[in-house]
Amino acid sequence: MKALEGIKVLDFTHVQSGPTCTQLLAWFGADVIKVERPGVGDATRKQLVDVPNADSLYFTMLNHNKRSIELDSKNETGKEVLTRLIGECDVLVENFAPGALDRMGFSWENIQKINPRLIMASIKGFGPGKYQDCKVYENVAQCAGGSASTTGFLDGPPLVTGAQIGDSGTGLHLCLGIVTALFQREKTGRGQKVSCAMQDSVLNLARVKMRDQQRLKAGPLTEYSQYGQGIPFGEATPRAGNDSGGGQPGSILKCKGWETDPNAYTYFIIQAAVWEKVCDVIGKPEWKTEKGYAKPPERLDKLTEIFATIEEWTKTKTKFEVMDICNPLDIPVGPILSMKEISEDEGLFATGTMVRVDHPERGEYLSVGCPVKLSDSPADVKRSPLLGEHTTEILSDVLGYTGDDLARVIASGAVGKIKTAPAE
Ligand code: CAO
Repeated sequence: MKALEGIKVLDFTHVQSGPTCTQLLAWFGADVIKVERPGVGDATRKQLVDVPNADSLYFTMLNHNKRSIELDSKNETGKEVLTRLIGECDVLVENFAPGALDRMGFSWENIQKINPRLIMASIKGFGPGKYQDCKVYENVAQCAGGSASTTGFLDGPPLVTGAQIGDSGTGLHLCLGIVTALFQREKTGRGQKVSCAMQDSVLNLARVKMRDQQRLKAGPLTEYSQYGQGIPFGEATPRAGNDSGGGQPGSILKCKGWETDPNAYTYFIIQAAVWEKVCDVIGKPEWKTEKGYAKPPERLDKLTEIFATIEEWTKTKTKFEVMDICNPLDIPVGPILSMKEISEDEGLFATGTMVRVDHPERGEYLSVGCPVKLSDSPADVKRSPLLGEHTTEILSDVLGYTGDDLARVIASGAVGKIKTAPAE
């Protein structure tokens, strides 16, 4: 038995943010029914295509364990089917542009009338206010949520980050909202609306930078390396390069091979509790007692010099040797791993964090599995559905359409061309 077994999710999501959320629900055991426009489907099916005539990795890696039904929600019969799906499902998840669901005739008020137990979960770029009608993609959210202004080097432009904190980050937040609403429904019997704005989710993830914004009133941020470099602070939280965001100073340092390998680097944290061990490892035992180095506050204006000295040592070791030497001493370090190295890490495949999936159109591909491990509800990753692969079974098994009624729906054109399941 899976944790969310018996929960039906009407998945009206597309691109990345919404599908991230519904994929998690599917991995937790929900029956996720992805509604897609006939003949077109989720736009990502045909974005960044690497294998001609096959669903893209963009799509397959975000839509595991789901079923797909083609349905034109603007067609009258399509609306009838959608209404029945809303009646049958426990959760509806959508991330259309603002107002799109209302224009289809499925406002929250109407949905509540159809199924008062339904939890309707929505992702929009912005919450209520002056930008509420904007269409938003990942990097817009990273910029509006305060991540870009605080990422990058002090003397460079704002930077977006490769981690999709706007899309996947918001999907994670929404998923938490949905399971919380399901939990509350156990007591109240009522559904509710769950809303997540991408700007809000990014801001939540950039919380420590809002902490620093307020600390600026009390003086310079002494753990930022610009403090030691004598560069004055402005009015807003600055970009901090690779400085640590917490109370333990850290930085990215070159390792052996850095001249040719773009990822021969390590993150190195000079945690106060292990300062003496750091001094011994890098061959600076005198710093253990020397005034100006012995105590954490004394070191803050010398972080650039201290990290440059540590780097002279890390440059003589590979990033993995640094890890092997520092880990037993509790010195926190992290090798900068490339996606290639991660994709070849059998340890991650053993835990299910990385998976190999077979697909009828594209053969075997790699994917990231479920990052949340439930001991009583393991996630088995199954391939993403082909467009409309489950249309007939959803119409008949979930909604009870049979015989002439089923034929009528199919003939209406609302559910696309009926397909036979591919040979696996
Ligand atoms: N049948 C019929 N029509 C359908 C349909 C279906 N099954 N599924 C979608 N449509 C229609 C919608 O109703 C909408 O029509 P109207 O404009 O007439 O109302 C139309 O398709 C386009 O939907 P959209 O505006 O959501 O899609 P888009 O490609 O223009 O915009 C996006 C994409 C992501 C910018 C927008 O959906 C959005 O801002 N979503 C909220 C924020 C979000 O999730 N962004 C992250 C995306 S991941 O990077």
